[in-house]
Amino acid sequence: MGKRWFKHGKWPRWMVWLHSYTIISFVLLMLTGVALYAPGVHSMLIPYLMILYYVHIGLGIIFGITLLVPLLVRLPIRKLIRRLDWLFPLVFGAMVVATGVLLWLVTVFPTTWRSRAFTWHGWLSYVLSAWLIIHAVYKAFAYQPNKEGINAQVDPSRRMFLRWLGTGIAGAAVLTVIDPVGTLRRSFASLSTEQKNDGNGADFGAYYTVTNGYPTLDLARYRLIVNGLVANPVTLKWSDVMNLAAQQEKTDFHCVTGWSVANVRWHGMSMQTLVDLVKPSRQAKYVHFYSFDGVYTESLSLPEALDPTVLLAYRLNGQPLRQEQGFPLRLVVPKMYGYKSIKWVNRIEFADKPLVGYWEARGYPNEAYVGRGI
Ligand SMILES: Nc1nc2c(c(=O)[nH]1)N[C@H]1C(S)=C(S)[C@@H](COP(=O)(O)O)O[C@H]1N2
Ligand SMILES: [Mo]
Repeated sequence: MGKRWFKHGKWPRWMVWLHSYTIISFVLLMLTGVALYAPGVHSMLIPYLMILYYVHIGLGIIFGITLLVPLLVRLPIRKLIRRLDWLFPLVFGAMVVATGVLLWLVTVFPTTWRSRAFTWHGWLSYVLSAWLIIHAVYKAFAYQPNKEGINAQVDPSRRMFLRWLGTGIAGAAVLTVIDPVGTLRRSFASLSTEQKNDGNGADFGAYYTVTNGYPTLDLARYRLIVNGLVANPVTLKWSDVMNLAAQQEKTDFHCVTGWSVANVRWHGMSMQTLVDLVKPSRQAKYVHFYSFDGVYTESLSLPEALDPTVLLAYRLNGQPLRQEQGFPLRLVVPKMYGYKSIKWVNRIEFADKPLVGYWEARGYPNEAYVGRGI
């Protein structure tokens, strides 16, 4: 095929439009991306998060398709372009899209890859936006770079595009699967003595709170109230909680905003233990959970709550929960997104109707199984 695949002549008008479209969509991707994960912006945009999430994914898919355009259409030959002007967006664009796909398809890839993809997706996007700004500036000033090496002017060729796209995808795979940068960082950290892990081990993406700060509570004053449609309502002191049968659960943790943590070891009591204690009546179909932050609530159907992986946890990776992690007691629903895992739990109520939880009232679905989309 070779060169015959390309046409002689001018850039077609639609290529110019595509260029403008790509710039606008990239800016929108950056804005929605920052809104989705940056906690400050995130919390201001709560009612729109779902829309932003879908807009971001939709624009990202289209952005990925536009990267393939040079492979799929006839580009004009003798219309020389600077090599860097194609190489940079194609290689970095492919890396951003590839890491984005890892984040989008929550259940398809291992969580360790996904948590690295989360970091790289951000950093690579910053690099690409920095380049776009530089690119725009030198275009605006018609700056002519020297025409050698990476700055050389080239005729578009399909094989060249393929190589650059492949480089980007391979680069993303190396960063997320082999993790050379993380390995390097860890080996440096183990060299310096100050860099001590705080013992908890789980590198969570963020510690969320919807109130101003993390609520504190003295264990001596802690009470867990379990009531509602039950034969035997109880108020448990902390020592009572500790005396109930406990179990371990090792699971991956996924937040809908994209970050994940692999292999978190939770320790606590199952809901079955609590059910045996309070004996819900026949009318009880739902379990409501309340946080002593005074704002956050959650609700599960009774069968969901009785899934053996659901825990009321008080230890994480062998350590007591830290204050920000929900000390002293939090719910863990491994099969569902993180927002179901309410922290600082101090009241559990059995009821005949569901309760619209904190995030559900703001648009998140009540049933939040990981991988079924939000
Ligand atoms: N009380 C309370 N529980 C909460 C939240 C919160 O803001 N307040 N955030 C939820 C969300 S969205 C997630 S992803 C997880 C995060 O757990 P972490 O803060 O321990 O990382 O906690 C969940 N439980
Ligand atoms: Mo979350």
